[in-house]
Amino acid sequence: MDSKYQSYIDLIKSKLSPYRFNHSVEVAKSAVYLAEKYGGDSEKMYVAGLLHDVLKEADRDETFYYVDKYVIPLTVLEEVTPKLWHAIVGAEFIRNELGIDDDEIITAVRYHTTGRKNMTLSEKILFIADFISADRDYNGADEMRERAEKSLECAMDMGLSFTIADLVEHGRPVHPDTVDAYNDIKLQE
Ligand code: DGI
Ligand code: FE
Ligand code: FE
Repeated sequence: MDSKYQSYIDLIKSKLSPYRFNHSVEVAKSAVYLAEKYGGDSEKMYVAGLLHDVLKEADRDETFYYVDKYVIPLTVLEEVTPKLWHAIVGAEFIRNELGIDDDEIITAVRYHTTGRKNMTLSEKILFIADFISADRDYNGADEMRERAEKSLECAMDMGLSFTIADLVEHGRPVHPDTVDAYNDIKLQE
């Protein structure tokens, strides 16, 4: 798979620090693993994993160059939360700059940071792959990996709870899509 997507690997190598380049490659591997385990499309999940953070290190100027170029609507909360930009703008970047027209890949990248209501299989796979990749060593990473073996929902529950608790603890705004994703999981239990 690597050689076919060498141009994506070269691109993320040029746009990201070595640390985040490695993270992206590891997320791609975890996304393939989860796709094989849960019946997703491994090749699409590999591409989504490689590219999910392609704009993570873009500065405000580069980010808003694409926001303007592709007329990407941002809510006030999104505008004032730089951590959310790379997912929203990254999805339009891969669609328009890389010519990726596959919605499974595009929405997985678009919602990899917040989640959303009624997440698709590929959205859940990328969301969780981002938490369990080999480079992750936060407190709870191993529990997340164990949960990902049980079910995607079990891992989503921990990931979303962890994210929301951390945001609240630091007094940061919680995106409505994150709340929707969390409530979805809770109402399914
Ligand atoms: O890009 P990564 O670091 O690999 O991971 P990510 O895309 O999941 O980004 C994680 C960051 O995004 C973390 O600092 C928390 C922040 N984040 C996630 N959901 C929300 C959020 N920030 C706000 N303000 N609101 C959210 O709902
Ligand atoms: Fe990200
Ligand atoms: Fe990531």
